[in-house]
Amino acid sequence: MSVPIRDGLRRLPAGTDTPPSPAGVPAAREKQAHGHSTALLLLLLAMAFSALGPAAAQSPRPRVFRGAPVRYVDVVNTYPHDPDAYTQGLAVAGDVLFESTGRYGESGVRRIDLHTGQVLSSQAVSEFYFGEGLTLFGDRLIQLTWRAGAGFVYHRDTLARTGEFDYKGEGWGITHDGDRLIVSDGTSTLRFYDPVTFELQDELEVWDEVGAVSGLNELEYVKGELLANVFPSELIARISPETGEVTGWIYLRGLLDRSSAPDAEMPNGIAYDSKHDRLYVTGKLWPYLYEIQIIENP
Ligand SMILES: [Ca+2]
Repeated sequence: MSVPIRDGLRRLPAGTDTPPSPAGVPAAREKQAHGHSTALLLLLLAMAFSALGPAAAQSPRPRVFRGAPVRYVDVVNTYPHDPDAYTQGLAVAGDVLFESTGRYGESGVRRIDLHTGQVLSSQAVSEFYFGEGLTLFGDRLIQLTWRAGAGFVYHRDTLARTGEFDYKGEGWGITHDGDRLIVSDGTSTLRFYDPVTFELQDELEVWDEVGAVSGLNELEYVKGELLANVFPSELIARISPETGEVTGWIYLRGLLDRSSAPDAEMPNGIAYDSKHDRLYVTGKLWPYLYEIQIIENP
């Protein structure tokens, strides 16, 4: 079930009356886990709150992980990241990062030296668009915009814009599995598109043992599974692209020392270097980008 709202294009899952926003303005009411709460869940909820600091204390509760196994991260390397970059999309090829930034008037796409964080080149997006997800497909960078239903294509080396396409609804995160583009819109639904024609091919509901898992944001396809930042939280969902099941959670709590970065917002940016098997994460207005390793215990 879904209900139409304002523009008639965006549709929300039943049970939410306000759309979650990637702009740092969370939904007024976050769907809460129901059924029997465990002590572990409450403890983790408290931990998630404590990690957010005073700026986020007025926000609704972050989504907590439920039944699936929880994993943590170790930092392998720390690199500088532009603390003014409102990260909405992240991809990598070797030593070059590709980043999409959001906010009206500040949106764009940029190539970045992984090691120094220096912006090698950039391309602004018109002030009418709020930049969102970004993926590298062959020589093409494919960027979504939030509510405009417009996607942009750039050459990966020159950032020259080589194409545009339309899609229905909001755009949040985008990645690909080698054959299809995979797109999130902040709900629990992922959509699969043809990477050349941008025609919608399939939809997938993301769920766990409690129900739909919404707030799916920045995406990365990693060794057969989909990783998704879940907004608003410090969690990454591990999703089966075949069934939509959340098979586990990666908890990023404590990754960024927020006392040194008071303006930093949610983690939102996952990039995987398949050639070297390196996984990177950063966040909106984060001063650092981290190469991480997933570990079993904190
Ligand atoms: Ca990504």
